[in-house]
Amino acid sequence: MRKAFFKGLLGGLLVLAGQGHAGEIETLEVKDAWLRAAPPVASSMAGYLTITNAGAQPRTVVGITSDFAGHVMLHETVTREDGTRAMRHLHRLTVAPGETVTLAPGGKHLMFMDLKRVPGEGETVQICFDMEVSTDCEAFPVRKAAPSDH
Ligand SMILES: [Cu+2]
Repeated sequence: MRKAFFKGLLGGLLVLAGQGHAGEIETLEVKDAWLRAAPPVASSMAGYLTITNAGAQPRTVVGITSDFAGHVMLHETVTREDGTRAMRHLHRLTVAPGETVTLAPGGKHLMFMDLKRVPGEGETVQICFDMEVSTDCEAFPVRKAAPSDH
């Protein structure tokens, strides 16, 4: 009951929640979602969040969409043997029951490509996660630094 109520109001609630952002994707709890502010000429932007699976079933994110990007990828920054860094494309992200996955600078992140426009700092954008069985959207504020950095 509570869950249905929450889901029905998800969009509005998250917008109202503003800074103290916390949400829920099915049984996934989302914290510290943000998009790194980029110059107006940027061709891509990175996004971050922490996902905890509070449910009893594994949950898999198979796709991500947003209205300002033509294409969204899951990336992982890896360090090669020669010390240089590269980005690896992850096709899906499975979160086991009880597991917390952190997407943060230097590690896993969302990569928004083919930008139709570059959302500005202070703006909040909706990012939608395709979980195979359902799609749920989360509000991501655009910021210069991680929520914990201030
Ligand atoms: Cu990337």
